[in-house]
Amino acid sequence: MKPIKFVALLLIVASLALTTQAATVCVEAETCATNESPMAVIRADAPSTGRKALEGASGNAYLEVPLGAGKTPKVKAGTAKIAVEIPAAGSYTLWLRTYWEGECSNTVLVQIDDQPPFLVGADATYRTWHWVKFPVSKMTPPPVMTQGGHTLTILHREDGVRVDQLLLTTSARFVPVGTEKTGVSP
Ligand SMILES: [Ca+2]
Repeated sequence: MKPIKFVALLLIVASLALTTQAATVCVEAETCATNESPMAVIRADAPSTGRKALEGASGNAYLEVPLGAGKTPKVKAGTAKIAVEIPAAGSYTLWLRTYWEGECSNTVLVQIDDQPPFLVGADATYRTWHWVKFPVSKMTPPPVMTQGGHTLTILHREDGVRVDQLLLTTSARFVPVGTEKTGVSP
């Protein structure tokens, strides 16, 4: 093979590797630009509710709709808006690090920009921090996002729910464990 052809081949392989490399970005839920009651930011070092804050949250802080705050449709208010910088255009699986009180306290709605909200959760892991994802079903395509700034809105649906971190990844195989490093990776 002539050197120039070899270099061209190398460039093609390199660009393919770059385009197939997964993009992942993680943000703390408590970095929300705004939050509307009963959605509250709870900080372990300064709990605002008078109750002891949960341990084990990344950054020692999380978003919470306190148990007893009410559920939709009776209580409609309670959103938090979180800015996220998407590193590359693609289809993103959304992961939320959550803590659910029980089977009537295990969902939130999430909205990307002005798109219709979708439900996250409804799993059966209670009273421990754990990750839940959207979409769960392979029949539902993951949200397509453009490169640049986006707004993730968490909407109140049930009380007794907490969100610690949000993670978006183009990798269908990536599974977050424990608390994740914030920012863009790899
Ligand atoms: Ca957090």
